[in-house]
Amino acid sequence: MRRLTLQRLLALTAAALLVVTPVVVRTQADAAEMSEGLLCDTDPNQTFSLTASAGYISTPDGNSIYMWSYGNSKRGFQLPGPVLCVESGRPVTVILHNTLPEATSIVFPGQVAVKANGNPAQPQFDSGGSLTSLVQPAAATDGSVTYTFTAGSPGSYLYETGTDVDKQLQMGLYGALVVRPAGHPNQVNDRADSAFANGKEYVYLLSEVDPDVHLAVERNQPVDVNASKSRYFMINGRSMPDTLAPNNAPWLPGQPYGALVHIKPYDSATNPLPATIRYLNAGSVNYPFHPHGSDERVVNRDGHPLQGPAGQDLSYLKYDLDVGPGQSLDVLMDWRDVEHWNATTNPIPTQIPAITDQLLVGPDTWFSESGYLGTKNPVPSNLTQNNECGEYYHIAHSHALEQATNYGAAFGGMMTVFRIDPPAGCESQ
Ligand SMILES: [Cu+2]
Repeated sequence: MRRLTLQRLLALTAAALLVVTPVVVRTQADAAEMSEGLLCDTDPNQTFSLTASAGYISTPDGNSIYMWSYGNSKRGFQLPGPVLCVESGRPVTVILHNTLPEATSIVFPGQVAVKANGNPAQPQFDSGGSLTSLVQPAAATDGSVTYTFTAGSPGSYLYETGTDVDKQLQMGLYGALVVRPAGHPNQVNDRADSAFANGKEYVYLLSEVDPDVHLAVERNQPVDVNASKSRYFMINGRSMPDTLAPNNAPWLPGQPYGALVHIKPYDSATNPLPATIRYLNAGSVNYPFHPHGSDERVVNRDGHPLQGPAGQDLSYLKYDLDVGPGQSLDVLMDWRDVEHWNATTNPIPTQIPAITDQLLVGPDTWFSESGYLGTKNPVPSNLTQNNECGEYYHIAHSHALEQATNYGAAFGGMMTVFRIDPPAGCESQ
């Protein structure tokens, strides 16, 4: 068993249960329509049916990659698996159907007393005593298994394969589980100071792909995961610039989740609450995620609030968020107009950068040609300006720069932008 698998086994067994009381279920009737932010799969009985199946994803450089993934049984293949949103302290049921050519399973790291078909979930061994799965699997081709547990401490968790983990994780068998505090769906955890703005909630499920492994599996050839070298790095199953496309973009049918953060500046009267971003690492290496322009406040780690024994606030501001394999970090972030630059009352005492410094690809720019939030100036006629109303864009990306590429081509990969609109918003929004 490789280190990765051991690490995940430890994460699975070391989790602790928090005592919680059931209250109400958050309704998210509009979720399916949202083009930005977190799309939850919810159910009044917290019962979900997932099907492990094969499909294809596309990458920004035109590649098409064979993947395995969990999909909602009614909707079919998607990468990553559906974001399952549940309430802390209430029972959860996940029925796994398997259409893959080999056995697979789901482990729920951080949840305790998980049962598989009514029996305690536990590692499986072959007759020779070798580990075959971290939990009871669904048999190849048409097997199924039902997992049940009580949703634990509020926060973000992975759910992922517990069978042939090195290969099946690489193939895409992972998703996010969001456990909400009972009665407080707009808080990260049970603390009032973890509240976030309604609708300003984002999941960043980080992962990596070695296309050679996927080609070998597609061709039914042997796989050497020890020789694996990842070439694509993803947020929610997409690489930059696809990360900026809306949720359910029709040209990315198997990759429904976008990763654009879209907020307005902090204002104590009109916009007092931060956004939340839930970082999860389904890969095998650290992803040092690094948003430009603003620190983020880490309030939860691995589904537990950062607080002392007497409830002291131990959250902290961080610029670079190191998310280790199997880990999760829940952060709060806002954007503050600290300098209050204004063309009339508080002009910027520096030069606006040349527009060529602000080009992303070819003749396109998002730069407003102004340093003032909410001001948009003309650009040279040979350029297409995508800025709508003088909004700002901050790049956010993995600072392991190899992970900010698409098969070595910079920039791309594990990268997105945070968009900050002026306080009054944009007319088109
Ligand atoms: Cu950077």
